[in-house]
Amino acid sequence: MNPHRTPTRRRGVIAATTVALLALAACSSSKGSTAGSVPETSATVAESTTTVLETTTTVPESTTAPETTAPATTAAPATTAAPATTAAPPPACGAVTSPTASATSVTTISGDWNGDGTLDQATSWVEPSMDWYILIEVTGGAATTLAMPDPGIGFVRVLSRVDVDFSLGAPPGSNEDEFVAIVNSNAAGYNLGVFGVNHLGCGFQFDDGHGSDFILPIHASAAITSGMRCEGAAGSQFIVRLEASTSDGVTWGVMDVKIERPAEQTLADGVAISATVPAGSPVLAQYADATCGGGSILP
Ligand SMILES: [Ca+2]
Ligand SMILES: [Ca+2]
Repeated sequence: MNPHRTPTRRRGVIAATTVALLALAACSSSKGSTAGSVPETSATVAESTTTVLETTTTVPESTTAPETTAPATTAAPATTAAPATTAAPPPACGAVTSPTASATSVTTISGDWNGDGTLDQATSWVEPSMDWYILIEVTGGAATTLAMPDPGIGFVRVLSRVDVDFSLGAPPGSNEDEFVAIVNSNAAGYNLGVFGVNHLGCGFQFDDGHGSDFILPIHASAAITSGMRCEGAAGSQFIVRLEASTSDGVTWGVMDVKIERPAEQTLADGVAISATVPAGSPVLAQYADATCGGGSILP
């Protein structure tokens, strides 16, 4: 036997173990996010799929009642049951609730959350109980309701589609829209969360990779402001976090931070570019605003 093979195999085992650990790490980190329960629900998907098939079988029988025995034979839809399986995948993304008749502050935006070329929707609202929700719906797919934490002195409101990682060269169907929403507010201004739909088809709110939600503050005080803007260049689209501050009221230091997507449900600060701007410059306005498509997306 070649003595050199053993270490090679060990390396293979170690690599496999590392992959497994990374997969575990990815799972545990996603559990820290709002939509952390998503992966667990995938098991339910398979079960519900089976149920769907059984139910489908039952339908033809009741149709048989009208003596229309002929169609019953045509009811061989056992073959049609195949497409049914294809349609079944709308995975269970947790309990789905829609706005009740008593809901208020109902706001809906659209975007292509799963990148299939058909517009989807996201809706935010509050119930009389003062519980806030965001419903993420994929047309022809699954719906996900996220119960939002107390928004503080403000409110929860979906704002606009964005794209945190659009790439012109990406395979067809892989460019999915994301969206931003006001998730809470304080005396300094709004805090925006970023949302998307994962590979299972379930909606989620991006985390920061450290167990907290990824937040874009849109704040303004006398000497410090923060904002965000959508940016697109050379076949790519992403979002930029903005900061500005001054110590003398004459010159402002500004910083543009490109937001990266290091994992499916994680956003993080990337490359930062700093500059100085004189007080009174019109450029400073965007450092206290959220702008996409050239205009503010704030209410
Ligand atoms: Ca779509
Ligand atoms: Ca995207």
